[in-house]
Order: sequence, then C-alpha cells, then structure tokens
Amino acid sequence: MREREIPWVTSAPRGPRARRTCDTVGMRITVLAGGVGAARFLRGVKSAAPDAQVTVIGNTGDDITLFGLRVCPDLDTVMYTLGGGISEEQGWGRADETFGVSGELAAYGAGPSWFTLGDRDFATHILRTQLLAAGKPLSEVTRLLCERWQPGVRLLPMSDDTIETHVLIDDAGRSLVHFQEWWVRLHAAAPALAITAQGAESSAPAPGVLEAIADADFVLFPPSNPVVSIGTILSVPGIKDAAAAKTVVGVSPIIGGAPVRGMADACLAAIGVQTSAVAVAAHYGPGLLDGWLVDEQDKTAADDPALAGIAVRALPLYMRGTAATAAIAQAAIDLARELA
Ligand code: FO1
Repeated sequence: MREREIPWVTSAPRGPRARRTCDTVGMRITVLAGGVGAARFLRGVKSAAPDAQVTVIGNTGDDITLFGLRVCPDLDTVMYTLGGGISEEQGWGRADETFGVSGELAAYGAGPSWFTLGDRDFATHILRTQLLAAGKPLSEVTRLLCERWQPGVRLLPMSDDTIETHVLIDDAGRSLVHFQEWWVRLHAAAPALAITAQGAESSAPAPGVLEAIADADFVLFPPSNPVVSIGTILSVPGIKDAAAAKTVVGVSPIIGGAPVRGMADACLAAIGVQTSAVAVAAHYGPGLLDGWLVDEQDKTAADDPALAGIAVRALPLYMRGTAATAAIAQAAIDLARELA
C-alpha cells in the first residue's frame, strides 16, 4: 500500500452517525467482482460506506454471444442488482420478465434454448451489441448502460478485449465447451479437466482499471468464484501485480467446506484446490491477500499455518439480508483499514 495520508481518519466527533459518515468520505474502494455473490456483497459495501467512491472491476470471462448478441452476465448482474432491476430470486436477469422473444426463437428452432433470455434482458444485449458494432469499447458501452441504471458505483469491465472462459470436459470423450454451456446446460456435472480464460494472455486491462486499483485505499475480493470470476480478472496481465501492491481483503465464498451458492467446488477441483476457506485463501496466497473473512464455522482458519501472513477474522458470512451483508462489508472495510 502506498503510504498516503488516509483522509477519512479525522478528529471529527466520534458519534455513531458522525463516525460512519466521516469514516467513508473520500474513501476509495476497488472491488473485483463476479456475479451474484459479488453484486449482493456490493449492496453491503454501499450500505456500510455510503460516501465512499466504489469502483467495480467486473469479470467478462462469462460473456457469450447468443443470437448474434453479446451477453455480459457478470456486468449485468452488478448493474441490475445495484440499479434495482435484478430478478431477486435468480440473482441474474431482470425482474418482472416475460419470454416472448425467446419463445418465438424456440418456435423457429433457433437455439440454444438452455440459456434463458427474457424480453427486458434482450434489450440490454441488443443495445450493447449495437454500441459495440458502432466501434465503442466495452468499457464505454458499460458506462452508457449504467447511465440508465445508476448503480452508484463505477463499473469497469476487466478488459475491453474479448476474453471467454472455456472448459475442457470429459463427457464421453474430451471436448472444449464455453463456460456457460458447462455451467448452465451441463450444471457443471461433467468434471472440468481444465478451465482457461481464452484471450486473457493477450488482453489488456480496460482503461481506468489499473488506476482504480493503484488509487484505491484498499481492494476487496467479494465472495465470488475464486477460479472463474476473481481468478479470471487476475489473469488479465497487470491486474494481479497491481492488486498485490495494495491492501487486499477477501471474503470466503466457501463456508463449512461448501460453496454458499453456485458450483465453485467444481471449479476448484479443476485447478486442484480443496473446497475450503483455508485452501482458497492459500490459493490466493499471502503475496496477494492481506486479510480473509471466514464464517464462524471455519474460525480455526485463523490458526492454520497455511495462512501465515494473512489476517483472518471469523464472523457470520451468510448474506441473509441487507443488514447481514452490510455487517460483512463493514468487517472487510474495518480489516482493510486495520491492515492498511
Ligand atoms: N444461469 C442459469 O443457471 N440459467 C440460465 O438460463 C441463465 C441465463 C442468464 C441470462 C443472462 C444472464 O446475465 C445470466 C444468466 N444466467 C443463467 C446466470 C449466468 O450463467 C451466471 O450469472 C454467470 O455467468 C455465472 O456467475
């Protein structure tokens, strides 16, 4: 962490409201975000640090082109969730959806049918594709889409270059499938022999990404998938080194040996990492991770020699609602400030 006067530590009166307000004015937080878990965590960050400037670096490895349209699931999940348009029960896609267009496409036998796109969601993909076709980079397109949704954070794609996560599976013979096909059509049931972010090695961080990390007071890793979300963002050249130079605090996506949602265990198995709060933190390593929040079930992680050099704190980690999520975000912010 660059030595810098931390503006929010002031001598202002320390009343509860005053303490919180003066605590977050001028605070710059950068968050590497995947999909559903990250979006919900970000609601907590906004609640815990309402005056902070939050920049979200979104994973684009899940992106897929369907019916000629560019779909960016993790960017849209953050945009819709923080903008108030998300389908709460799914955690992705739009609320109050209808499926007229996908029904008509199915009537033509046009596929794939395994990836559900609602009519409202189609509008996002149509406009994004139109703007991309007009030559605008994904970062500019994302900024324009966010003008409608006003998510209250700056949402940057990790890169403007095309990066797509593909999975080598052994499904009665080896084949390489797009991450979404493995995740959604196959429910990650076919063991992943390898997971690669195709295009990452020749990609560049999107404009503003490295600056957002360098200028942050600290960086947060929400409880996103450590392989296909956080891992993919870190695979864009320059991002991991930039983050390693900062104070980084992460939230374990694994509680009691199981992922809270999604199928991170299937992804971790693909890279030979155990599905545990300790193993994920050790996978990030003390060179990158400075602090790690674990659920109380995993509090022994604090004494695990595998996490030497990483400050571990145990607290309830299930994001059961806004208050619980805000408490988790507050704990992450407090730990980052303690370590900065
Ligand atoms: N996930 C599913 O399990 N089934 C779907 O049909 C599906 C459609 C979908 C459409 C738009 C979108 O932005 C996300 C969608 N997702 C779907 C979720 C998506 O696979 C995940 O959000 C991420 O890619 C993994 O975090």
